[in-house]
Amino acid sequence: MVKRLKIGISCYPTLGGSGVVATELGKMLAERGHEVHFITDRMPFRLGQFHSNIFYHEVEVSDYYVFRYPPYDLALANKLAQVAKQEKLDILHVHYAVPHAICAYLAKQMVGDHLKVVTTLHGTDITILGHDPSLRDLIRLAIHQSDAVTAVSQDLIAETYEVLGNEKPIELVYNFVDPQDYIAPVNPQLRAQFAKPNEKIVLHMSNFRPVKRISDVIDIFAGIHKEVPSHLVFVGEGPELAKAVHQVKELDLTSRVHYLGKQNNVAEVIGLADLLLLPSEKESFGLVALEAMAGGVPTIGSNTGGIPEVVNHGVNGYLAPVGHIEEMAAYAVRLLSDSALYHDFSLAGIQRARAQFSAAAIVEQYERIYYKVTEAS
Ligand code: GMT
Repeated sequence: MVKRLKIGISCYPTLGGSGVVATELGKMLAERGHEVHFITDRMPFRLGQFHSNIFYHEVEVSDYYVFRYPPYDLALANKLAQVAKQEKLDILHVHYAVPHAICAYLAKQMVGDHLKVVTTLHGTDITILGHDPSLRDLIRLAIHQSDAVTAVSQDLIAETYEVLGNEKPIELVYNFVDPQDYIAPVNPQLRAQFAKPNEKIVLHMSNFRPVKRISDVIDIFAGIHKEVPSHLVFVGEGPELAKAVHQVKELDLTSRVHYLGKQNNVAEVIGLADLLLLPSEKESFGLVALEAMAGGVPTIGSNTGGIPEVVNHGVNGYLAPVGHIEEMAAYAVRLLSDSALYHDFSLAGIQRARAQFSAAAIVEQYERIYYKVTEAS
């Protein structure tokens, strides 16, 4: 029987992988008997139905007339402290250094040293914000003052040391998937809505930020479609979407590209696809590649950041340097044209997702960190 902990979780509730990881982790911890309190500005989008061990506390920001900007960070710090005191939390597990780890540090000052702070770094908090002189020292402080710090890839750990010169030990805890979510058979009717039986479906799923190189996704798809009749399914929304629609029109591919917007059931969408394209400029982990792998869908992507720690080149996907569109398209064509090779890659991905990134094992890793920091007091 594990010792039941009271854990507060703060994250970006709607923004991509870090919110997904934080929410799924909270749900798993609650299933394991811990009491979990989400403290965010909106209900995390994957939180789903009622669970007796999960509580949600909304951060409300004052819009007092002298404030030029609503002070979200201060309101969050205060709410973290309030909930920690009221619910007698053992731990605050915060995802992203900015502002969550900084706010947790402030909350700890208000509550006392018995409240332990675990910070998980997800990527852009270091790879972009860590370079920003207006934030760097604050991020360094937040990391240094955390009782434990984790990062989602070896690559991100190395970059954090390089950018911040931190001496704080950072533990590697990979992102995870629950293999159970991916065992449902592919829905043939759904697939038929997008492609004929002899056509392939290529998927890109992201928040359409410039770092995702959406223009490369379209060019790679154009290269694939020249050789193998295919459709491109886009899932998600973001700043680059309007440009993408324009580029698709210019290339006369409109009838071949489908925009599904934001989707909750990621496993079902992945079930539609034959390949995932992830040609990002940078990616600390690439959760979507892991989700695709779990669903037996190989990734064609860039060999940058933490992606090679998830996708094994030539085993369960193919990786090429950032911007090498033709090489990526050629890899995709190779896989889509050779059903035996495709089958091997698909199976290797499913096996790797289960063996290396299964939710149960990763949640235990976080639990061990929680016990270590609480017992250290
Ligand atoms: O990729 C994004 O733009 C979203 C971002 C986020 O904050 O959720 O993703 C980051 O965290 C994910 C979960 O750990 C990682 O899988 C993504 O690779 C990482 N994104 C970047 O490093 C650009």
